[in-house]
Order: sequence, then C-alpha cells, then structure tokens
Amino acid sequence: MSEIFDPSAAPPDTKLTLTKQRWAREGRFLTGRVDRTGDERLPPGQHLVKDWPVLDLGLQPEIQASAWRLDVDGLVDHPASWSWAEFQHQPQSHLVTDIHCVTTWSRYDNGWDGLLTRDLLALVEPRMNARFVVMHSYDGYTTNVPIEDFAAEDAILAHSWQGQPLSRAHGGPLRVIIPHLYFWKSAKWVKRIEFIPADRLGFWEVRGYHERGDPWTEERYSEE
Ligand SMILES: Nc1nc2c(c(=O)[nH]1)N[C@H]1C(S)=C(S)[C@@H](COP(=O)(O)O)O[C@H]1N2
Ligand SMILES: [Mo]
Repeated sequence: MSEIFDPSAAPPDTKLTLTKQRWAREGRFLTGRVDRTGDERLPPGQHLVKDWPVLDLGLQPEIQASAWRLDVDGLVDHPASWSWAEFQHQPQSHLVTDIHCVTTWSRYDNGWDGLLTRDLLALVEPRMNARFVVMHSYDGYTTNVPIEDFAAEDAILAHSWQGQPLSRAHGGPLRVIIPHLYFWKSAKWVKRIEFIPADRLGFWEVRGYHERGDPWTEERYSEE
C-alpha cells in the first residue's frame, strides 16, 4: 500500500507536534545526551581528519531521479512510499554533527539538510512492538539499529552536505546519518527503512561488527 503524506491535507505541524507531545508524555524515544563538548567530543581511539574519506562495498549505485523511491514499512501504522518529489515535500531540517568511523577517523562539524528521523517517525507512527530498524540500500547494504537510536534527536535522512547535494560517493541522493553511532550505521543510498520486532543483523554486523556501535564505549567489534 502507499499512503503518501500530503502536506496540504492537514496542518502538518499539528500532527507532528501532537505526536511528539504524546511521545514525550509516554517517555518514548528518550535517548542520552546528544551534545558533547571538550574532551568528550572525540571518542577514545579516534583521530580527527579534515577531508572526508569514502568507504563502501566498491559499488556506488547510480539511481535515476525518476526511478528513485524510499519505502518506509514494517511495523508502522502509516507506511510511506515516496518518489523523489514527494520526499522533498516532507519537513526539512538543518543540523550540524560529527562523524565517527570505526576505522578510527572522526570529522567534526558536518552540515546536513533533510528529514529528521523524529519527523519521519511522527509521520509513519511505528507500533509499540517496533523495536528495531533495518536500513536497506541500493547497493545491497543493510544495517540495523534499535529504534531508540534511530530516533535520536540529531539523526537525519540527509540529501545535502555543507549546503550542496550529497555526492554519489557519499550516498547521494539520500543517506541516513546517525551521528552518535559509528558511521557504518549511517546507510548510504538508502531505499527502504523497515521496522521490525526483534533484532536482525546487517551486512557488517554479521561480519563481526558490533550490534550497536557506540563510539564512546568503543563498541567496534562483537566479542566472539
Ligand atoms: N549503502 C551503504 N552504506 C554504507 C556503506 C556501504 O558500503 N553501503 N558503508 C558504511 C561504512 S562502513 C562507512 S564507514 C560509511 C562511509 O561513508 P562515507 O563513504 O560517506 O564516508 O558508510 C556506511 N554506509
Ligand atoms: Mo566503516
């Protein structure tokens, strides 16, 4: 089914605001502190870089704008299936975050534009039994996160970096950014966001990367 959010159908901020107010009352998606300063800003074992390395499976899919879609489905009350034009009509936000890659580089102050995952969640309304999120990409990559991590206040589906359209090498036209986890959790070329009841490991997670990937506790690789 395709239930496309129509911004002209109802005052969009009202629905978003009401849903988020209800979540606040229910204590849903409460996450840890997002802002970190000073010594705490650079996680242990990381070093700063000024450039932006490219890491992927060696295949950078080129998606024609006319063929691009984003599906949001699984355990949600209002699944979405957006064309590029429809996606661009969703609420837009700007934020600045750091990047922490498990290969030990970090990059500060990256400006992103796109749809906050909080706003996406308010549109599709995950059910109470939706506990994990799997991101599927056009290159076949997948990665999994608990829904609380997906719902972090600074997580965003980004189409622009530093005011410019995201390059294909870095995941354009659209990628996920989850700044408080290692960067392999930030799916490039995202095409589907699936809400599921129990954890299902993604591409790197089945190959020994940590299920969660918190840089501040160095959740780099799983123990076995
Ligand atoms: N679709 C897709 N997303 C992906 C990957 C990938 O291979 N395919 N690699 C991940 C890894 S391991 C890293 S470190 C970052 C790299 O993003 P960058 O190339 O923009 O630095 O993307 C992550 N997201
Ligand atoms: Mo990575």
